Amino acid sequence: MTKTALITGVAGQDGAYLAHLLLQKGYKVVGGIRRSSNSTHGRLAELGIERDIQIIDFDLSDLPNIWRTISEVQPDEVYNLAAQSFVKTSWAQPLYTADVDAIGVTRMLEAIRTVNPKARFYQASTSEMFGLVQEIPQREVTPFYPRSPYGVAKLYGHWITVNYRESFDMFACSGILFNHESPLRGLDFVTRKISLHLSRVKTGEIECLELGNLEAKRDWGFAGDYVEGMWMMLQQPNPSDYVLATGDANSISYFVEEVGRALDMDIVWDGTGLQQRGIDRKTGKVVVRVNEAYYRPAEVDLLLGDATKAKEKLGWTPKVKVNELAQMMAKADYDRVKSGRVLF
Ligand code: NAP
Ligand code: F7E
Repeated sequence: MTKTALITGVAGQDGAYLAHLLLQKGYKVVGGIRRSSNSTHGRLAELGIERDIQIIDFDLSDLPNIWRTISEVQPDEVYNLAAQSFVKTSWAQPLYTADVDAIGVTRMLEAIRTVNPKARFYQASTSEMFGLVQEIPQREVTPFYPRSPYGVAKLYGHWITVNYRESFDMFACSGILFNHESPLRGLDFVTRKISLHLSRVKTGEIECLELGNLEAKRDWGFAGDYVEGMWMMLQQPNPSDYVLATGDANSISYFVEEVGRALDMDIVWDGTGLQQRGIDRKTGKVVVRVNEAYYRPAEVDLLLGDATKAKEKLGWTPKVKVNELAQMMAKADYDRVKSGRVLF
C-alpha cells in the first residue's frame, strides 16, 4: 500500500531533497509550506517535483493548523524539518526561534499523539546542540552545550522527542545532523555565500566576498546523502537517535580555497583576524575580506561528528566528500550567475 509522508518545511533545502527521495520510493508526499508573499517553490521546481507533491498551508506556530493537518493527512511518516534554521538570526529573534524550533516540536508531538499515534516521527536535531564541544568527535552520548538561542531551542526539541518516545511509546527519532550543504542551500549560510559570491567575483559582477570568522571548522556533507539517513531512521524496527556526519572537519578558509580552485582561482591568505585577506594569485586581486558584522556573539569553533552508530545500525554512509561538495556548489552557482537565473 502507498505510504503517505508529511514533510514540514518542504520548501527548504532538506525538504526538497527528502521529497524527491520519497517520491522515488513511491510515497505520496504532502508538504507543509508557510505562507509568503513571494514564491517559495524554487527548490521544488529546481528538482522538477513541484507538481508531484501536495502542498498545504502549514505553520509550526499554529497548533490548530498542525492538528488539522495531522488529522486530514493521516501520515504514516512525519518529517519535522521546518525551523528558523539560521543560527545568527536566533540572537535577533530568540523568542520566535524558541516558539518554532522548541515549542513547535511539542505541538507536532501532541497532535500526533492525540490524532494519529501510530505515525512515525523524525525530528531535525542538530550538531549545534554540541556547541562548546565536550568531546571530539561528537557522538550520540556526548554531553550537549549549545551556544546560541537556536542551539538551545533545538536541544529542547531533541529532548521532548526523546521524552515522548519514552512516555508514550511513540516511534519518534531525533537525527543529530552535522552541517549539510548543496546547490539548494539558503543564501545566508556560509558555504552557499562563498559559492555564489566567488562566482560573482569570477564573472566581474562584484569585486570581493566579505565573511566573518574564517577559523571556525565544520563537518560538511551533502544534503542529498543526509535525507537518505532521515528516511532510514524511520524504517528501523525500533526508534532511536543518530548522529549523521562525515567525520571530516575543515575551516571556512579551506572551503573558500576549494570553491576558488573549482572556479580556476588560486586563493592565498595574508594578514590575521579582521585584517586577513584572500588574494587570487592568478590576478593579484583581493577577493576575500573579513567584516566584523558577520561575527557571532558566541561562536561554535569546531564541529566534528562520529556517525559510527548510523553506519552500523542503518548502513548509512555519506558519499560526497567536502572538496566534491565545494566543486558541485561552485559549478551550480557559476552557471546560475552566467545565465542570470533566479536564485533562492
Ligand atoms: P531551511 O532551508 O532553512 O528550511 C527550513 C524550512 O522551514 C523553510 O522552508 C522555512 O520556510 C520553514 N519554516 C520556517 N519557519 C517555519 C514555521 N514557523 N512554520 C513552518 N515552516 C517554517 O533549512 P534546512 O537546511 O533545510 O534544514 C532543515 C531542518 O534541519 C531545520 O529544522 C534545521 O534547523 C535542521 N538542520 C539543518 C542542518 C543543515 O546543515 N542544513 C543541520 C542540522 C539540522 P521559509 O522557506 O518560508 O523560510
Ligand atoms: O555558519 C562562520 C560562522 O551559518 C558556519 C545551519 O544549517 O548548520 C548550520 O549552522 C560557520 C560559523 O552554519 C560567515 O561564524 C564565517 O562558524 O553556514 P553557517 P551554522 O551556523 O554552522 C547547523 C548544523 C544547523 O543546524 C543550522 O540550522 O561559518 N562564518 N563567515 C559565517 N557564517 C555565515 N553564515 N556567514 C558568513 O559570512
